[in-house]
Amino acid sequence: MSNTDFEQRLRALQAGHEQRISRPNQPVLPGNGIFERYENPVLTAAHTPLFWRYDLNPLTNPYLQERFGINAVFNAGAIKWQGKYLVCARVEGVDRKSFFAIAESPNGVDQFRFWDFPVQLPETAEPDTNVYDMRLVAHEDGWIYGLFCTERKDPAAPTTDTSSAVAQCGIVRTRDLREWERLPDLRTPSPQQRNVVLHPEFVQGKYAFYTRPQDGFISTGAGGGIGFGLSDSMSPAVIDQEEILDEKRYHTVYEVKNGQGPAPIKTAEGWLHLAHGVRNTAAGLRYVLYLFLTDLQDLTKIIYKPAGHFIAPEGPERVGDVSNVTFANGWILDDDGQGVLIYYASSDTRLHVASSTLDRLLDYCKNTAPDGYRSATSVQTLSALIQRNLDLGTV
Ligand code: M1P
Repeated sequence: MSNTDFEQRLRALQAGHEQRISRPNQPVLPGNGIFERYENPVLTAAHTPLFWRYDLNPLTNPYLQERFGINAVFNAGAIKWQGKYLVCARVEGVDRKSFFAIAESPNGVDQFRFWDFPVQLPETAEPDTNVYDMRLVAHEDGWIYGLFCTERKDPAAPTTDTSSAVAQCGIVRTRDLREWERLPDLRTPSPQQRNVVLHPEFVQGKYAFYTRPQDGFISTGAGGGIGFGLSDSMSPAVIDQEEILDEKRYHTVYEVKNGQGPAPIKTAEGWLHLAHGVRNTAAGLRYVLYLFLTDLQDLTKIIYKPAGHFIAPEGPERVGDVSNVTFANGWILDDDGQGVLIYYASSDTRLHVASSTLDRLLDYCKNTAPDGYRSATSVQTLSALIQRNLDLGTV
């Protein structure tokens, strides 16, 4: 390729990238009254900087080939930091390895730009094979913690089994989101852990965690449900007892497994939780998001839990590397104490935003009927709504 071809191709790539990153994002109206989706994903593999993917030197890369392929950008922790909306995304290379990278936006819905370097995540004495799904939590102790899944090959697996893995909760902390200190992995009574989240406040003077005990890497087995446990310290963080606060249950959207999303948001009426639920179908697992509210005093007591999903994969969101998945590990309550931006990923491929307000989410939690667990109870709920509307005389 001549120097002119190289330059022309580079300019075309740069123009396409800039156009993608600066594209305004509009809410899709009228929505369902609970939240608004947005027209475009906020981050995809194509949003990653060109200087991550290409060697830009014509002498060492005369064909201007991609030298480091990015496969997907999805499940992101989120935080408002120094006036900017930051997400800590799971970036997955074509080599299947995930890592974390921070992207910032002036408004939380578009113009997300990655910082120059991915997160330089320190390792423990037992190196991580793969890391993903960081939950960022500004804790009242003054640190920002990042809790994530660290995956390593199962040392007990027979040599013929090259897939079995062990998932545990890795922990880092930072003051500026640039320098990270690695702490020992969380220890719990469960053989594996994923979707562990730190509660932002001390509880009985201790650090409080939402956990997801599981027997296997994919299957939760006898474990499962969203657990809750306390630790005296973060270094090391050790939970001796896990109490299940939100169980998996037959014929619900969280029948097979579930997991806490980001850290809950404190409201006057309770702690607002976003979680994912998984059920099986003939086409494989289906991941949807749901909301619930826990008591301000008793954090293990659910006081409101609408039936079914809050967000489920829709349209193009349904297809990707792992199809039929919505997953969220980040949301931001804005400085006005009302606006809520929910960062959800679709099908392990891309990251989206949905917007709502605290008032609307609380209204949804309090006024949507809980699951009655039978078709007949759903018909009762629907019939009562129909009757109330007919009685209005305006239908
Ligand atoms: O592939 C869907 C999701 O699967 C896992 O979630 P869970 O532990 O609940 O099954 C995670 O690996 C998550 O990253 C992924 O999006």
